[in-house]
Amino acid sequence: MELVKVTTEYQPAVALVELNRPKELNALNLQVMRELRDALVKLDSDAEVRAIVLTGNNKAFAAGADIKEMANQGAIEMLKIDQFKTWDQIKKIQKPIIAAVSGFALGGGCELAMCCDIIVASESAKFGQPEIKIGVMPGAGGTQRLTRAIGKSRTMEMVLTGRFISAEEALQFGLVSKVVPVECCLQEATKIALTIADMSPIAVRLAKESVNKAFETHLDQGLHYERKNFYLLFASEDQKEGMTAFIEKRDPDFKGN
Ligand code: DAK
Repeated sequence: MELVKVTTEYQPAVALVELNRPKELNALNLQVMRELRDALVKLDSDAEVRAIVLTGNNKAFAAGADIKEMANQGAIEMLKIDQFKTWDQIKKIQKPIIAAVSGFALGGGCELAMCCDIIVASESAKFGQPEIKIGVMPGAGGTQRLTRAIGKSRTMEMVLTGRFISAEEALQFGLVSKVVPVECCLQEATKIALTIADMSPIAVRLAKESVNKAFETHLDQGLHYERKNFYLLFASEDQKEGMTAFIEKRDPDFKGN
């Protein structure tokens, strides 16, 4: 059975990727992560696709890595499987990914949402890094990305106590960009994706890359990187088209060149 479903027929410019392991609350076992990586890598090289929406179901975005699969693993087995390679490949996707999160986004599920570029949460969403309750700690970026997203004290509380936060708290903390009713979550994420899909794909790619640099570098290096990408965009036809369209008071027709 496919554990990750990909749909592109409704809005060709926006691909929908759904985690599809509902009985296990979309626990991220090796198969899910591989299918997800393969789906995202394929969409990343599909010129028709300009943005990706990643979602789960109403009960769970993903309740974490599969505890049953990990429980009896030794350190060396874990090292040999080297799942981080898969996560790193997901993090390298160049197209924007919008997470539509309802229900549980816990452990690796919260970390996966944070690997996305924008998180839209429904009122039912619950975020948490509860690994401490099962004798471990976040392993796929939780201690780093959550700290950068919501600050040290809140992260420490979540990571050290395992407490879940509600969608409203996640909004107040700046983890998510908006909270909407459950039935509107996917629609809202798709709306954002469609807006992005209308922009110059090359500008979107460089802008995403530049924002991500803010998490990886000191301010000076980040600003330097941003400036280089900014100059580079003046070599694109889309820049000429975008600015000319503004002056001519018409909509731009971006070609991605
Ligand atoms: N793993 C495996 N099965 C899970 C699961 C999980 N994380 N979460 C839920 N399930 C399964 C349950 O076992 C149950 O299965 P059956 O008993 O029916 O067979 C089914 O999903 C429904 O769950 P519940 O019956 O528990 O449902 P409730 O509504 O009562 O509770 C819950 C929902 C989300 C509060 C509860 O299921 C729960 O606490 N789940 C575990 C949450 C958790 O601790 N998550 C963190 C896991 S550790 C790495 C990358 C990432 C990670 C590690 C390494 N590398 C790259 C190496 C990440 C680690 C983690 O995420």
